[in-house]
Amino acid sequence: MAILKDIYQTTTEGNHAAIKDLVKKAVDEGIAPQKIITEALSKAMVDVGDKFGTGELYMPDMLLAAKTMKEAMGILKPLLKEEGEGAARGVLVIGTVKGDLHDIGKNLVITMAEGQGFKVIDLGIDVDYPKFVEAIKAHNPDIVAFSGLLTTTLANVPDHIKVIEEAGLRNKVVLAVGGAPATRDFADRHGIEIYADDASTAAKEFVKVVEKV
Ligand code: B1M
Repeated sequence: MAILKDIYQTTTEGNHAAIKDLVKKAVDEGIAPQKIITEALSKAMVDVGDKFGTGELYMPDMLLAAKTMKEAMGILKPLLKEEGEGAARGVLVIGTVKGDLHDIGKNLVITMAEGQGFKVIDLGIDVDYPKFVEAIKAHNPDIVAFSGLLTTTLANVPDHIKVIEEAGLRNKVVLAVGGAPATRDFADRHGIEIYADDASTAAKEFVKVVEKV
């Protein structure tokens, strides 16, 4: 479909000023919001993420693409809500760890996860320990993700996990971690199932959890 191709192209180019009209046009043509997300927007974000990984694109390109996708999601999100919560592919709780105020990377992960059809509960920045427990109880997520940008505060992740364990909720969720100082080794040492070093990889890993592949 030509319009989906245009949306894909516009998103990879990060042309956030043009995206709303295209998405509205696609909706008017009767294309399902989920189809617009999976076949145009997230495909574009995954490709932009991959090109960022190979050095063909840079961080500003990724941020512009994310901004473009966010604009598009502003139109599509209310329509997805009309389809009901059952339309969600899975539920993700995410927050920046206690003591850490960085949120740009976390927000990119959210955009990518939403692009893959996840309902996302964003706990924000500097998330205090009990907040994750409260969110697990309230939203019954498939995945709980920690974003950490500072070496010092990434060290709070084990305490976040301890509090989740003490509440008897550890076995109910798959844990994920990411952010500049996080590594696969860090995740392994703390029994965290998913480690992702970028937003598109994170979203791909989240999909694997709910599709059980
Ligand atoms: Co800060 N900061 N900062 N900072 N800051 C860093 C992280 C730093 C590396 C800069 C440096 O010194 N070279 C350094 C940390 C050093 C360290 O600990 N190793 C640092 C420092 C020291 C600080 C302060 C302590 C500075 C000070 O006050 N003296 C202070 C700390 C405040 C606090 O948090 N308590 C501070 C403050 C700030 C600002 C508020 C000014 C601002 C944040 C604004 C905001 O987020 N709203 C800021 C910024 C912008 C940065 C840098 C320059 C850029 C971070 C960023 O947004 N990158 C950063 C330098 C750097 O990272 N090289 C730096 C773009 C973003 C898209 O990438 O966040 O890495 P990133 O996210 C990626 C992946 O990491 C991954 O996917 C994302 C997209 O691909 N990912 C996940 C992230 N979360 C994930 C979760 C997942 C999976 C993947 O879950 C599964």
